[in-house]
Amino acid sequence: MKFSSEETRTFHDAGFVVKRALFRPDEVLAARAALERLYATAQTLRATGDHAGAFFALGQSSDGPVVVQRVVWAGGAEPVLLRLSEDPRLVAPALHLLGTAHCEQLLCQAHYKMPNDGVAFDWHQDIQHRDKGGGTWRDVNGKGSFVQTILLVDDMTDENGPLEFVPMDAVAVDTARRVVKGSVDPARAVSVTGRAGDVLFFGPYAVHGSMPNLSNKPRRVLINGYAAPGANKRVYPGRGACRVLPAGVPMQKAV
Ligand SMILES: O=C(O)CCC(=O)C(=O)O
Repeated sequence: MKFSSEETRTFHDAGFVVKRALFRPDEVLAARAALERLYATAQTLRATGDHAGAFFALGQSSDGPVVVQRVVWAGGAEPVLLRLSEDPRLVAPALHLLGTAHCEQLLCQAHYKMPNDGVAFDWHQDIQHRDKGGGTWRDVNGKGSFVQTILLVDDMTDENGPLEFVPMDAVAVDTARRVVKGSVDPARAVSVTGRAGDVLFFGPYAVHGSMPNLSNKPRRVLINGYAAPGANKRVYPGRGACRVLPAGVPMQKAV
């Protein structure tokens, strides 16, 4: 699965590309079942922290179910998700966009937005999460060195808190391509809706966020993040995090 030259340009200029129906319904079903098991596990936990190879970030809930903000390195607890995240349909385009033969997988993260649970993500660029200063990140390919993919595990609709992107020409950025605080005009945001099985690809400078789920159906996604070798110097939580892909191919033998 390759990106066309137009998709590659869109990824680097506009910041995101959507590939429709990249995963089959049976594959989505397996991912959804894994996310449901993780959600059930979260309901048994008392606090944010490591559990069974993953890291559960939990929110406050006065009476209802535990609010699951995210499960970091979800594949550490659900190997089916790790297998999915090494699928060539994700990894081959990521390598193509990175321009490298290998990558370091930093993220395998489950996001939950259950009906009216209030989970939302303010406008941000993922570079804020990758580069924590002090030499933790180096843009080794000069194009961001990071590709994030979001697999829709449920249909994403206008009502259930879809991802929204702000075109790069609608924000002010500094010389390091970091968005200038307060410069986002939400009126220019574009919502990405789609069917379960669609995959969004975006770069570390894409400005995005999402509102709470106001519908009566869950909106769950699986996020995988791939970095160019040598870009990342941080340790990420989760059993097996920061593995090198493609799996089983020694770095020096890669073509
Ligand atoms: O799940 C969402 O809506 C937000 C995802 C996001 O902001 C991210 O992956 O950086």
